[in-house]
Formats: sequence, structure tokens, C-alpha cells
Amino acid sequence: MSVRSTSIVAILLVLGLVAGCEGATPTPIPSCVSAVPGPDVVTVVPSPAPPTATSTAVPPTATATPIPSGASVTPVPVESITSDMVLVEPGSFQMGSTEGLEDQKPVHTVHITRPFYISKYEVTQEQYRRFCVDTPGAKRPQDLGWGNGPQHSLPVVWYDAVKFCNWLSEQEGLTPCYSGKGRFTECDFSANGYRLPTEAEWEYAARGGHLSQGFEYAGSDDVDRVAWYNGNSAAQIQPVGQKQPNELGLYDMSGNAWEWCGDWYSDTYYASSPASDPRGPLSGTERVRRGGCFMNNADAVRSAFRSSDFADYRFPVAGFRVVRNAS
Ligand SMILES: [Ca+2]
Repeated sequence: MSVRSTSIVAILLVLGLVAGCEGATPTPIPSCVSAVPGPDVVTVVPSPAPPTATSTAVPPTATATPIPSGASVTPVPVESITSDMVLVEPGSFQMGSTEGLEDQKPVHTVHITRPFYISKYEVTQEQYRRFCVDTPGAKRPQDLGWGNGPQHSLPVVWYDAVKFCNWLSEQEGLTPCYSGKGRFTECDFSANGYRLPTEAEWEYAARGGHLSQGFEYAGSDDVDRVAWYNGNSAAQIQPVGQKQPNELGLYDMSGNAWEWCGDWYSDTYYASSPASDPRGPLSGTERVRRGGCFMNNADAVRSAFRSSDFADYRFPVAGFRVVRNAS
């Protein structure tokens, strides 16, 4: 079988996986996964452990070959959302950029005064599938042909991302952070459950937090070492954790999937934001998303780049990661 034919078969297998799960009544995970024959089946058994900041399995080179969607890559275990979270210690940093768009100005000092944990990877399809099984009415994201395997991140609306956070909190007997509905959704930052990062927490973590070395992208000045973007992604979202992590050991903060933050977006917010633990404007029309994605150019995957969308808009390449207070 030629390389081209093999690729076509691989694509069809991936589509078969999607057809077996998308839009159907939620079924137990093993049956959904095991229904797909062939070498592209990705087991959900959480072994071996996902790559770490010191793992030699992570290709840290600028010449890393994009991994075709559906390739057999060890999935990030569902449990890793909580077991592999990274502690981000308090500190101060310069938020924004003098060289970026106007909404990144002025550069200003921000103090993160409370330690927090942040998930090492973007939330994956496999992890989100568990939430869908447990949550009546929840649907898996639509497959848009850009990569929809268990270890890929996903397109999800902001409202579903916060529902996922509450679900994850309840799984561990923690107090959910979010209450209210629609645009009146509120976050209790004193709760011990999971939530989306604030925009400031996200940028602080992307820049390496208390371990920052001052890179332009999350972990390097060489975008190819740390990010999937339009220069290397082959127009496909990639399995999480395949690039070099940043100083904190966080993967894909630059590129791959956009990541929702909790804040309302304002293009003038930096001119008046509080110096300590800013949480965004009190109201707005769109929510912040950060980090750029596999379809963007290198400028958009810089740690300082800002963007936003309506909370109910299923932006095709917006995923998320979660945080939790550490004190
Ligand atoms: Ca990302």
C-alpha cells in the first residue's frame, strides 16, 4: 500500500472514530473506543505516564515532524487533569507588549499574589468525553476534520468549559467555582474547585511564572520548539504534549488550541487594570481566549497576544485548561 493510500485509510479510520461517537447518546468510553478497528485505535489505559518536562520522549527540536491526526500517540490520562497539575508560585511580571497590537498596551506590572495549580496540558477529547458521559445534554464537539482524536484538544464554547470545571470539582468533592447562567455566570474565586485561569494568571503561567526566562513564546524564543502554528502544523490540531514545555513544564501554552480564560475582554483594560490579581472587567460582550492556535501565524502564539469571542460561540479551535487555588 502506498504512503498516500495508507494516509487515506488513516483518515477514514479517524472519521470512523468520530462517526461512532459524535452526536450519539453518550456511551461508556471503552466501548466507544474499542469499536474502532485497526492500528489507529488509541487505548485509554493511562500507561505509560505522559511526558514530563525532563522526558526525552518529547521532541524539542525545531525540525519536529507534525504528527498526523489519528496517529497512535499515548493519550494523556483523564486523571492527569488533576494529578499532573503544576504549581505556579506567586510573583510579578510585565504583562502586555510594546510591539503588539494596541490591546496589549500599555505594558504594566502585575502581581500574582496567590499560588495556583494549572493543568499541564490542554483538556483533551478523551477527558471531555468523560464529562459528556456524566452530563445530560452535553455533546462532544463537532469534528471539523482538523483532528479529533482522544488526545487532541477540542473546540468548546466558554459556557461548556465552565460547566466542565464545575463537573471536575464535583468529581473530587470540591466546591464548584461557577454559579449562575449565561452572561450572568459568576466565579467564586475563594472556592477550592476548578475554574478557568484569569487572563493574568494565564499570561503569567505562559511566561514561565516564577521560573520565567523571558521568552517571547511559552518556553522559547524559537516558536517551532514550543508551538504548533501555521508554520508547522499541516493545518491540523495536534495531540497535546508533543512540543517542548515551558519553564513550568506546561505544554502547548503557545499554539495548538486557543485557550479560554475566565475574564470578560476589553481592548482597553490594561490602561486601568488593578496591579494585583486582575480578573478582567466586571462585564462585557466577549470572553478572553489566549495562546493562538495551529492555524495562526507566529505573532498570535506569543505569550502576550490577546483575543476574544462570544461565550456561546463555538469557535472551532478554542479549547481550555483548568486552574485551582493552591491556598
Ligand atoms: Ca494552546
